Amino acid sequence: FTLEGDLRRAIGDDALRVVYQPIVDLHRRAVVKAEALVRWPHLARGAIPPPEFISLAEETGMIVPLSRSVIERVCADIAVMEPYLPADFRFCINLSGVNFMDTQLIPTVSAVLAAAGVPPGRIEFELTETVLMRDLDYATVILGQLREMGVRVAVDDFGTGYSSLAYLRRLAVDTLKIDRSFVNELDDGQGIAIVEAVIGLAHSLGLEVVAEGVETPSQLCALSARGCHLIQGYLFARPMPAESLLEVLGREV
Ligand code: G
Ligand code: G
Ligand code: MN
Ligand code: NA
Repeated sequence: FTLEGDLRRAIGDDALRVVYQPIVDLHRRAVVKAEALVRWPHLARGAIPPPEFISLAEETGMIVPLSRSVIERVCADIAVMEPYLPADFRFCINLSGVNFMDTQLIPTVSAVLAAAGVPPGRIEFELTETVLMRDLDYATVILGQLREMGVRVAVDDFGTGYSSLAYLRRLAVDTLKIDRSFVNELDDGQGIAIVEAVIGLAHSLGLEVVAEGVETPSQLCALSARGCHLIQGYLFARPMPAESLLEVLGREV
């Protein structure tokens, strides 16, 4: 048995799981979004780290059915949670560069959402800065089509690539996610300049800004003092199953 074969079967058997990490709005003192993160409980090897099987899936092309399966799972979970969701609550789903280049991405997303009866406004796709900046003309077209459908787009791992203000302005994105490496460096003062720059950029373009990987109260204070009030990280919550997400939704944070 190869890992590749096992993954192919896991996708086919719908054996991948999705957990959700809450994103908290400090102003509203509530969970306002959740990031969907795929998990693979492997029978013989235990849990395989996502970066490991995601890279394998990207190299083999299996990322296309894998992402479809994740989107379907998230849509099924949303359909169950819908009666309890605040009107503007969103689910964030990671997409790879391979997904972004897939000519079937738009029709697939459209069909999966429609089949599950999920309003496109519930979904925000996360694409890394590097993937979006690789071919600006192409990105402009695809982001336009996603926006037309009504789904949102976040730039993941922001700050690790080389976007300029001019590039970002051309792209129809809604959210910047500050990479957790910069949040990590806030404690020793190193990350401050970059974090301030990203927050300033987001505000000047009218975009939401989310800080990832927030683990300590001092990181939280540094972010909130600089105008970043959307927080994701172990300080508030780890990724959790859908049933647990439902429990934290109504809770004040
Ligand atoms: O918690 P975490 O270990 O889940 O995630 C590790 C990496 O795997 C992150 O870079 C994350 O973006 C990526 N990842 C998690 N879930 C998915 C998914 O459904 N699709 C893709 N393409 N990447 C994912
Ligand atoms: O690349 P992406 O931003 O999608 O990755 C999200 C990853 O970050 C997931 O692996 C998730 O489990 C992880 N993560 C979320 N919050 C924290 C945190 O507070 N600390 C650390 N170390 N990782 C986190
Ligand atoms: Mn992400
Ligand atoms: Na990230």
